[in-house]
Amino acid sequence: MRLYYSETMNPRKACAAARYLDSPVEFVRVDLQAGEHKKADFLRLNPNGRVPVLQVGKATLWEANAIMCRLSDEAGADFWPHDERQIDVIRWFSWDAQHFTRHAGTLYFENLIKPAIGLGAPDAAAVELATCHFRAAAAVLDAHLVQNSYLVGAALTVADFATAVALPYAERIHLPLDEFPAIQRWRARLNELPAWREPFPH
Ligand SMILES: N[C@@H](CCC(=O)N[C@@H](CS)C(=O)NCC(=O)O)C(=O)O
Repeated sequence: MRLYYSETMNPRKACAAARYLDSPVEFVRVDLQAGEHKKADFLRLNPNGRVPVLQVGKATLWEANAIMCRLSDEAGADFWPHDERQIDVIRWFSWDAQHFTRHAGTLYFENLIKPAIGLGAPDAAAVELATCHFRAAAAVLDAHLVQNSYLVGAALTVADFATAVALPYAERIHLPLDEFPAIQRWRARLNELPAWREPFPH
C-alpha cells in the first residue's frame, strides 16, 4: 500500500492512523508547493487534486476519514469499529465536517496557510465568524468530553483522530481552547500517543 501525503492537516489523520496501526504503507510525499498534486499523474489517483490518497494495488482511496477506516480494516483492528459504535463514529465524522473542523479549518487556512503561501493577511471577518462558530461547536464537544474520555465508547477510535485534527495547530491558528478544559484534557490524552504526536515520516 502507498500513502500519498503532505505535512498538512488532512493527511495528518491518515499518517497518524498508519503509524498507530503500524500499517505496512510506503509513505509518498507530495510537494504541494511545487504543485505535484495538480499534475496528470496525481490527478489519476485523486481527481480532486488533494492529499491524502491511499493506493492499494490498482485501487485508490481518497478522503482521510475513509483511509483511516480502510487502514483499520486492513490491520484487523477495532479502531474503526464494526458493531453498534459504528453509527456513532459516522455521527461524529459528519458533525466534525459540518461544524467543528469546518470552522477550525477556516482558522487553519486564514491564520496559517494563507500567510505561509503568500496569500496575504488573514481575512478578519472570516476569522471572527469562524471563531464564533467554532466556540459553539467546541461547547458541544467539551460537554461530551466532560463525561467521556473518548468520542465513542471507552476507547480510541477513528472518530477521535478525525475530530482532533486541528488541535495540534491550536496555538498557531488561534483556537480558543483555554475556554474548553475537557477538550484540552482530550488533546493531552491524544498527545500521549507517539503516532499522534509525530505522524509524519522523517
Ligand atoms: N476532504 C479531504 C480534504 C483533503 C485536502 O483538502 N487536502 C489538502 C491538504 S490538507 C490539499 O491537498 N490541498 C491542496 C489543494 O487544495 O490544492 C480529506 O479529508 O482528505
